[in-house]
Amino acid sequence: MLPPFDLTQYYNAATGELTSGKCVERRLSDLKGCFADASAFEARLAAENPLLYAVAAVEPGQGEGDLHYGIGVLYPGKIGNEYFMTKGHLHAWRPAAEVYIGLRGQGVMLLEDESTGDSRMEPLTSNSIIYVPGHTAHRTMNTGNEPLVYIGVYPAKAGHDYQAIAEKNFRHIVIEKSGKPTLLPRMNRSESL
Ligand code: PAN
Ligand code: ZN
Repeated sequence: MLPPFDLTQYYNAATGELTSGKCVERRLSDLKGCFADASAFEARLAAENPLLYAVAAVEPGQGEGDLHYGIGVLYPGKIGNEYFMTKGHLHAWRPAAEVYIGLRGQGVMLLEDESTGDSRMEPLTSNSIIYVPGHTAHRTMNTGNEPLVYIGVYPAKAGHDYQAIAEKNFRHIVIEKSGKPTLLPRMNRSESL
């Protein structure tokens, strides 16, 4: 059987919705500790627990040469001045790189080299392509007003390591400043509040 590379099985391009029942859904409560403005996080969570994103993972095979990919839909919104974001992770198999392809919406990716701590912010929009090298923590943010839809393609054996991010978070934050996504060291986060 051919692997399921027919995107329409998973993604409705007309609505931007994932059609698969096999989605992982992350709500605000799942991102405790990710946002810099803890009081804005708690206030929002006391009022509601919105869906931040959903990912359908497509895993055609587990062989050494196989690729997996995830189709992500990240919804628009902010906590304080910080955009709705994914949890972010390193790959469990650290050398695993990943290619992100933007399908729809406006966003950015935050990339952080695990050993040097060097960080950069890359735009993720429809038709943009971002290469995430191995050993690089990555997190996606929706900086627009509509769902951000993208595909990430990675080696089948990459795996996801969320622990390092849960313990230390990223060294930088991305906030809206003068209407634009702005990368700041986390220490300077008072500017964002
Ligand atoms: C993506 C991510 C997806 C959700 O498919 O898994 O954007 O982000 P988190 O996994 O950080 O919650 C990917 O990078 N896979 O490797
Ligand atoms: Zn990844």
